[in-house]
Amino acid sequence: MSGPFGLWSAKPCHGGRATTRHQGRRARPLVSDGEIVLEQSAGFLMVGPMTLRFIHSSDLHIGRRFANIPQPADGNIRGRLMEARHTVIARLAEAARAQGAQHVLLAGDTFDTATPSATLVRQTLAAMQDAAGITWWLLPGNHDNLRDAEPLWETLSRDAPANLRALTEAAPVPLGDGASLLPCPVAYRSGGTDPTEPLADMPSPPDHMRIGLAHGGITDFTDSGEAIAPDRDRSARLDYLALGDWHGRMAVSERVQYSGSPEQDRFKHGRRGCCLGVEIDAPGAAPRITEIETGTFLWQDIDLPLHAHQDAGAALDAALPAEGRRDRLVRVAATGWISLPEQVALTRAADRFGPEFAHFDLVTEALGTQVDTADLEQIDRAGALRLAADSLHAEAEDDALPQAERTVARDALARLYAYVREAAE
Ligand SMILES: [Mn+2]
Repeated sequence: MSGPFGLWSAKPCHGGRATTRHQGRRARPLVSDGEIVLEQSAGFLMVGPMTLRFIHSSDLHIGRRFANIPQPADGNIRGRLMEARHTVIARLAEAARAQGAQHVLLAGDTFDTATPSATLVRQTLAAMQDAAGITWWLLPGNHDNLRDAEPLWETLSRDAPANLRALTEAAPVPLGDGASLLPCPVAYRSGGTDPTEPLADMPSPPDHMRIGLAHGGITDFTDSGEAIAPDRDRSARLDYLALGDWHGRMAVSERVQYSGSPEQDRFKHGRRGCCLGVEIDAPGAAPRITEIETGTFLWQDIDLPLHAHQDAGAALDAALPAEGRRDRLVRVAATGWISLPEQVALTRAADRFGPEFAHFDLVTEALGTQVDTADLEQIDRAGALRLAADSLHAEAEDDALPQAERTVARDALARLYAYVREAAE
């Protein structure tokens, strides 16, 4: 058999299993799982002729507006975050080409709302149409479920380009020659039921690989309402279950996987979004999964533990990533205790470095201020300012006051100190 990478043969070995060997070129074994021997040569991954390859992604949330991210008057961070959700379509197509995959499976929440604007839908379809040679399989998820987003799915069924398939029915469809795609569209927004239940009885030809596609949470045995049975791959004889809903990357088991969102949208998961390149050699064979980074933005939580007698500005600088700041959203949580002068230094460092980031938030709720008399002397030795400073200091230290009031007093004292120091400089 002749393939794009050379000459191939596939013959049954003693156990009746297929062994695929590359002939005629020096090659080294890459993976041997007892069933299929793969070899690598000249940088190409050699796989058998039956191998199914696809990209698994979910939760693109195209159209998300990010109203919770403050936008400076001279900035455009919300627009950039929105745009990145569109850009990821081309990244997924790129990943598919790199993997030699013809299919991109999207496991729900492609759109952020049930009623995306006509422009948004047209531009999404056009971008998917641009990906020549790739078929997009779209599953209704939670945000774009069949009931709430009925007009959207009608539009997709009617106007979609030839390389896009809207999976609006829980019925098997052929995925290439040797596999069946078994979709579980979300009918309406609800919790408590397992959307993958129909998979157990969904038929497929006996020699086909069975690929499930669903959207929802895996049962965690609490009353969270998450309901997908974690062993659904076994009860429904699946070769792979491609899941959406969870926005971080998570492997539930060898065959049950969340790809996570290809472009992250919150501080939670601590890494850039990725998609999964999935290869399965034959029915029953273990899937080989490659994580392919697709995200532009990194949402990053950073801890900044501080102590007195420390250069707080330098500590902040050292805690921040040195490179790629424009594509990072960072939330710095300062903890510990620092003096009034260091509080000023910290604020100044934040003002200096913050604008270099896509978004910058310095959280000081858990940071205490150590006030000593010498600092208060610098505000004023006597008079109105000193009286104000003493009274703020007393409030900040007063155990009888609610914490919120003490924090306000502490911040006001730090600000008063900063104003006075600035005026003196
Ligand atoms: Mn989602």
